[in-house]
Amino acid sequence: MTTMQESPTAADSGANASEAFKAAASTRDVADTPPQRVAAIVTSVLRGVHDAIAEHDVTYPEFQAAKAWLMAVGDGGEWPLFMDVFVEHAVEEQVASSQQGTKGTILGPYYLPDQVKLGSTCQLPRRDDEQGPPLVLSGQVRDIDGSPLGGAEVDLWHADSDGYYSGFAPHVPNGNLRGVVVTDAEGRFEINTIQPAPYQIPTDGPTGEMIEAAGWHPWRPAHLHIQVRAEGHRPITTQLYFARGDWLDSDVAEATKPELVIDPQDDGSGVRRSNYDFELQPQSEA
Ligand code: MBD
Ligand code: FE
Repeated sequence: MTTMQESPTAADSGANASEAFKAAASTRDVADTPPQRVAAIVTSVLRGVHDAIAEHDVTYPEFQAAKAWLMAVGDGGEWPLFMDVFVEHAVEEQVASSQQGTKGTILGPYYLPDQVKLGSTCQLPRRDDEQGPPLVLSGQVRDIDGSPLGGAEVDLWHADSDGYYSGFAPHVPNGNLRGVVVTDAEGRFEINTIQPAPYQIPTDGPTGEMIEAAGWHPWRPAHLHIQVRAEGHRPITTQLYFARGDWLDSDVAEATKPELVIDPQDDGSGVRRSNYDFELQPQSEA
């Protein structure tokens, strides 16, 4: 290393995302898919591949390049990144069709469980010199019938003002800009943090190479990741985006929704404030 500060690379973040995924057993709960269904799904996926080969008259060099690329995605630990950027939104759309309440969107590869628990009015853990515009997100967690949900958990994680996530970039301290906020008796919360920057898929890894080779851009708009959980209720996994932000209309992960755009207003002291309420569906109605 010739630089003083370790700069994050695709290999750093990819390996970490693979480890985090393997550690999160719950995201891989045995799917219990019967053989007929496995065969049907795999047949459809392979048919899509075969159709693409025929449609585009794919050559042997292209086929071998595809194999090398697939191996590089695995070696670089980028399967969680690739799957969540290019595939998860389609799964989320299917699952969302049965969920009432606040709109959900994709989880993404950078969730980490068991972060510090914080009171209803709090500041997310941050560095002393954390950059970025001060942001306050307040709101209320309610049942879809309108009753407040006290003691609900608002699990929040987001990138820093350079677009890096703690736990996935070596120069950011563990737990930075992550926390589980517990709502007060009226279901309310008020969280102090900073506004994150847009996220760029690492350009030095295979996912970034593919994007570049296709002539696409590697950006997600700035966003806050939020999972809201309350006893007896179906949890909601979502993200909030910022009005007029870069890439809002061309998210590489196709995970924006108009209902999830906030427009924080400066309160006169340089702090941007926004209110967002979450409504959860009772588990029994799932
Ligand atoms: C992200 O920050 C993210 O939210 C998703 C879904 C994919 C890659 C990076
Ligand atoms: Fe993200």
